[in-house]
Amino acid sequence: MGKVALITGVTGQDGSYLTELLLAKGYAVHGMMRRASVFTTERIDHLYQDRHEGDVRLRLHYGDLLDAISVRRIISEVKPDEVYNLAAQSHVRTSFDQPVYTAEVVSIGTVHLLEAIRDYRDSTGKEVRFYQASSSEMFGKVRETPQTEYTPFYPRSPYACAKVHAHWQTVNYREAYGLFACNGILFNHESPRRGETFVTRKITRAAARIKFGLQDRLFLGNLDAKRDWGFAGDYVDAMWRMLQQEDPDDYVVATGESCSVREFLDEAFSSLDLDWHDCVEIDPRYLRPTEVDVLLGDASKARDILGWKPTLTMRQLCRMMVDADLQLAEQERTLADASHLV
Ligand code: NAP
Ligand code: F7E
Repeated sequence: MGKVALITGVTGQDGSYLTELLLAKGYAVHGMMRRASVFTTERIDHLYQDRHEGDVRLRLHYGDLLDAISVRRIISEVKPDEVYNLAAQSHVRTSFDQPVYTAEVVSIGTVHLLEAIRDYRDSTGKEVRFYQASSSEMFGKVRETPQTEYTPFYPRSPYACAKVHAHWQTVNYREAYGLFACNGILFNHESPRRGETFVTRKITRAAARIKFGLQDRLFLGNLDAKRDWGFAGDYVDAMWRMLQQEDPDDYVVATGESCSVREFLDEAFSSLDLDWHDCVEIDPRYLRPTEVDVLLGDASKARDILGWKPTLTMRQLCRMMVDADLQLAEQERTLADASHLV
């Protein structure tokens, strides 16, 4: 029988790629999702559509990391071999507006899950492997470059502070209770499924819509920040590899190349023969009280032990996102034109 995985944050960018990967590997996949007043399964709907009759290997469960009882219930119903904790209030700028909520979901929510797994393991004797979505944001005001698993953390946002707490809780459950628990310290990873308020997607979507005459302005914040941007599809593979090792450990996952927001803008707009200087305006609302200026990861450990490496450069990733957003903008244009005809 194939393995059983539980993914929190299944409706998010990474949740959708990880679900695809695990289904392709023969897993039964269970996802925890929040109830909302609108559909939130857009990123995983195609995985339902692909299923065959009698072969339902993706199931969704209503729950919330803030609701410890729902978390426990899902763990005992699903009986997972592996749990991937991807759920989070993951937007750094928003975490300054909602610091308490962010801390509750990201740090306390992770402890709810770790406790549920520990109790389940202790009462059934079944080993459950745990993946925690740690973040390069924990390096913040960086103490050294490039950043490795040994670089000290210096978080610069409520989000990053909460991730540091969840990170050390994960280490502590490993050391105190012998849980098979790993932290993936993932640098920024993007895709056509990236949320539209993160800077890369905001740029590729705007460039495509400007090309089709659907908007004429793009409001951004700090263009000088530099990030190590990779492809989300590659990064979920690293998550899975961590849980297949003999021993649990923590790994940096990154491309080893860093580019500024300005360089990403150049790439996206020039690929459509547009000049971003004609459309971009700086809006102070998008600046952060404390910024992370430059991130650059060294993923040697993941390469050597997990056999992992990235497949796309920032430029290839940017083109992939622009192409996908062009298709969406074209559909939007067609709909707008059709509505003028009626
Ligand atoms: P994302 O697209 O924002 O997805 C976050 C997911 O968490 C969504 O499914 C969201 O559900 C769910 N969620 C939020 N609050 C929840 C709660 N209280 N209970 C249950 N589910 C909740 O994020 P992502 O980019 O896929 O990132 C996945 C994880 O990796 C996150 O933990 C993020 O912090 C971390 N991370 C991301 C990156 C990156 O560059 N992408 C890098 C390092 C670490 P809704 O659909 O209902 O909102
Ligand atoms: O910002 C600058 C902004 O919001 C990147 C999350 O997935 O990765 C992500 O966090 C940079 C920052 O990502 C705008 O100031 C300029 O310097 O796309 P972002 P992030 O903050 O790096 C890490 C690894 C995570 O763990 C997080 O969950 O771009 N920037 N202008 C802007 N950023 C946004 N969002 N919007 C702008 O208009």
